[in-house]
Amino acid sequence: MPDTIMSKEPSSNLESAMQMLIKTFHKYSGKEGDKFTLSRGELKELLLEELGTYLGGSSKDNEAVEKVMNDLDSNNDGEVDFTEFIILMGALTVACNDFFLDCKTDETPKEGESAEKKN
Ligand SMILES: [Ca+2]
Ligand SMILES: [Ca+2]
Repeated sequence: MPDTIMSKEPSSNLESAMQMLIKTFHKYSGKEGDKFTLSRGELKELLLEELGTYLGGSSKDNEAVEKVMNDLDSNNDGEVDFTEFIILMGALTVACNDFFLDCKTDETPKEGESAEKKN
């Protein structure tokens, strides 16, 4: 069933974004050990290669990778499965959305409303 979904051409940006998440996860998860989970090494590689911009220089730090790994590995099996990975992506997307909203309110104050309310 998932094979037929994945073999269809995505018809929207959101569908292709979902396929990209799945493909990206499996690109790294299949490198060593269990093909369907990310080991510490695979997670580090994924973070550096795919999320370097969002995570900044901190992802180069082994301690930061360890911290992300420990935060994500909710069932403590030493591997990050797809469910655990998608939680990271959700949290990062929320952080990006907050940043986007902050920028929007800073740069485009609504007309007729003063930026600061003085009482
Ligand atoms: Ca693996
Ligand atoms: Ca796990």
